[in-house]
Amino acid sequence: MKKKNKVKKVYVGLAADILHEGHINILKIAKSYGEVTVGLLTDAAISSYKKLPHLNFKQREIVLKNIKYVKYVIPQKTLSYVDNLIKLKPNYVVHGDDWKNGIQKNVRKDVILTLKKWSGRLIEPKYTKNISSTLVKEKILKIGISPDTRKSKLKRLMDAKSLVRIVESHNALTGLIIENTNVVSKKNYKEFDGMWSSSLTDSLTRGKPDNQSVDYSARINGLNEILDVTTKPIIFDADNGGRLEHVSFLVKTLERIGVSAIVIEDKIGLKKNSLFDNQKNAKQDSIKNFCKKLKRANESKISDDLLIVARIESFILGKGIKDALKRAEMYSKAGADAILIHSKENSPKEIFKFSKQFKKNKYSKPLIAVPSTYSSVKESDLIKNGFKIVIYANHLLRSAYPAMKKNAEKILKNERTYELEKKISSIKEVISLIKE
Ligand code: SPV
Ligand code: MG
Repeated sequence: MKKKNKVKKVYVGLAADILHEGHINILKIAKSYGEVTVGLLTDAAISSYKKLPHLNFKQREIVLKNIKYVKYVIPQKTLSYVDNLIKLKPNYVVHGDDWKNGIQKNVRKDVILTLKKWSGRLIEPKYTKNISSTLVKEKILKIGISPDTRKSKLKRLMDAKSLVRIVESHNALTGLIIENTNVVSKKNYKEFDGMWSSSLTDSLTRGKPDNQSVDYSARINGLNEILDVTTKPIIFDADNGGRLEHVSFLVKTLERIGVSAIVIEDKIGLKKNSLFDNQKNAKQDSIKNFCKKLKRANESKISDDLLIVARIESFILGKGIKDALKRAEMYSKAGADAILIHSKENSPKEIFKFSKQFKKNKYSKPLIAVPSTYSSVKESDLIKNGFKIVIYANHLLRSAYPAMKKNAEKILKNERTYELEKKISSIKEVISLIKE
């Protein structure tokens, strides 16, 4: 009896965020070789080498499952194909020939080596010209983002990444820097995941102290200008949230404009920046009162995508770890979605001690670190010690200020600007910085 030809297995790895004719072309070719399994890259796998996709895994899976060339969809949890290939042992892998260079070069090499083990083959159709998800995404970026989509991004990033990297933005220009800056190496891709709307830098840019002299309305006006030109999520520094009776309106306003997290600190009285050495007149709220505030904030939000973050100031006020841990548990019970444990020590020792203990608590929540004074801490150490978000809280402002001051002095000294010209942005650069 003639042996029946076994259907060949074909594997296609895809991010499939924004589908275009290039993807369909690949899938059609793949189908011509046999039964197609798509290894759909998870959010975590995608964010290891490029921006988080617009659509989440479930949404992308539904689309792919309904494409006629696709038989199965399975998750591909890493940028590397190796694990899925070993499980599936496909006869073919199909991928556009655009991955021979760049960050996916080594991924391709591993695919070829792995397929060799069972004489599988890599098929590389010619890359479809003039279309790519990145191009489509650039166009979408120009249109902007809805507040709800922006708001939901922080939670998705927290699920997808081992550490979410946030940096302070105090105006639209810094927002654009954060939106567009990335560093690509052979091994990985890095960018900022979102923005910190800081009470300190919002105050300083307005020439006022960080003591709530700049009210929420002024800060939200400024924030709106950032929102106009960016798509990344915002964590808003709400100081102590104001009076209990007003918390609800603040939460509603911030949620409406698409803020992803509101950080409320447990201090009362005239606000003083936590990094001042002298905290003599600074007072911490009672656990009972602060829990009421957290509850009120939580009841005021519409969506679970908005996180209410409790910021604990025990270490700032010299109260010690016992107080910090007790507060963390109570705040968590009262509905805090995450805990920011602040410190002004020059080492992360106390916050690491805190995280080690709090991790064991059944009310444990994701932790946020603000390494302003213990700036030598590495992101990898924060991850190891159980932190989920890092906030670089004031560094763009602190970069701009000395540069501006030094050059202002230079103009006075030289009675002209010639000495500066080579060291500052050229006129050409600044006038073309923002496209019309
Ligand atoms: C801010 O950036 O305004 C903060 C962080 O609240 S800190 O300055 O450390 O208090
Ligand atoms: Mg602040």
